[in-house]
Amino acid sequence: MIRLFVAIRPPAPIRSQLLDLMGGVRGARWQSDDQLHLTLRFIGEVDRHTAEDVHAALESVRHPRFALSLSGVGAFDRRGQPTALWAGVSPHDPLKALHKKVDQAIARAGLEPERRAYSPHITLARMSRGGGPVQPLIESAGNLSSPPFEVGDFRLYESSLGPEGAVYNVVARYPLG
Ligand code: 3AM
Repeated sequence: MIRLFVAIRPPAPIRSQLLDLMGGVRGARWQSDDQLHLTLRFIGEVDRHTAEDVHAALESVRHPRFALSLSGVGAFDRRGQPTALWAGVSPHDPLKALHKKVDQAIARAGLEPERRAYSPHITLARMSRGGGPVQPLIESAGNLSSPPFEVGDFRLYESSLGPEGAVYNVVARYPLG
């Protein structure tokens, strides 16, 4: 079985802007440069045969290139505790449209369609229980922005657990435009 997800890889200058934000939050496990991505669709554990069907379906996705910018920083919470810190992106419309095509392609490969609402974000850190506070970072970086960057492809990633956390390897790239 392999654990898969579909994501956009931000370009190096954007990743370096994100890496510069990292630090100074107790209990934050910051993402490494290699780990930075914008998830389009989490797939989960599938067998090799299904993974090939997913790949074939993703190859048939047609979508124009589009531009994104970084936009703000926020946190996901569970029961009042921060679980992750993330950077936002804008605009959401082209991402939502691409997410929908990716989701439909994955459904054609026989997987269940996504039930959760799609909420575009780039995870910066996962939070240990009892970590934080996160508010100072959110306030200082809350107006994060960047020049627009072009999204020219999206990628199928395999996620595996390494000694230092999740390791993400690109399985395939799908050009846009
Ligand atoms: O884009 P991020 O880093 O927020 O949290 C996991 C990560 O999201 C998410 O998929 C991305 C690549 O691992 N993920 C992991 N398990 C998940 C699940 N069961 C999940 N997303 C939805 N459902």
